[in-house]
Amino acid sequence: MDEARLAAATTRIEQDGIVGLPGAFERSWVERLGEDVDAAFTEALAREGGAVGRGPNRYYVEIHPEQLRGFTELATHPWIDAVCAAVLGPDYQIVEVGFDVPLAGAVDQPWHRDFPMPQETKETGRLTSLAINVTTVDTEEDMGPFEIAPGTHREPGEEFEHGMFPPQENYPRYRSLAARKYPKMGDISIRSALTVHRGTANVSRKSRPVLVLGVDAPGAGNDERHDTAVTKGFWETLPESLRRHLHCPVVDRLQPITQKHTIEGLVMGAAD
Ligand SMILES: O=C(O)CCC(=O)C(=O)O
Repeated sequence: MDEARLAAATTRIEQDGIVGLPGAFERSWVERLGEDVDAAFTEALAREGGAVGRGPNRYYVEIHPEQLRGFTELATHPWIDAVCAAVLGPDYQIVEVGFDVPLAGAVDQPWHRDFPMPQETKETGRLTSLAINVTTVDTEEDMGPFEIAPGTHREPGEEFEHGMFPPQENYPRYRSLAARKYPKMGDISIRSALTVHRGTANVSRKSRPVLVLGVDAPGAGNDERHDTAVTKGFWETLPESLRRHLHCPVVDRLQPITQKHTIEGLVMGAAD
């Protein structure tokens, strides 16, 4: 990848905590992704612990990579690979595949980050994980766009509840910084999940599913929150360039994932 383009992307992550790439995939590829996400969502809703609530009418589901027919294209996308390697180091690890589904009627989430700031980031400023987002639909104003407060990945968050939920007195500042995102099918973004963000109220009749790929620097520890696994047959189809970033168990048969990473503070929606 062109060095100047890569430097521009990593600078955006260092400064804002998020960078986007419009038109990374064809719409037809995203349509297939949407079908796979819908199928996984239906399956997860039908079993205990398959989908975790992230607020009223809002769910998160973790899945196995091979539940997505386009997993290999996604995980080997040159822009994603180059940005992850530049920020997290060449041995970055893909530790999470999942998706958020804000349904019609989802309410504003409280401003939050997805986990407390790691000690290493506090001490050195180094980011040790990234989240890649891929919308499966064109985002419209009434669908409760994702909102993010650029630069807030640098806040230590000592006063945040559970290290994740800033006090309400910070909200006016986040609102003044806030950027609402309107990605279309094919657009992708990479962000630090420490950047304070929230899903907003979905007042439309449509859902707004968004895929999440979680990537760690070696030793960052987010793999402990996730249960990603692959079958031997799927593993054999993966290029070596991707296998080196997947340290998950290779199994005979996949077990449906029971969600571990419940974010208690999101369950009620915002008290704002
Ligand atoms: O609405 C979104 O796109 C993301 C929601 C979110 O941040 C979360 O559930 O943690």
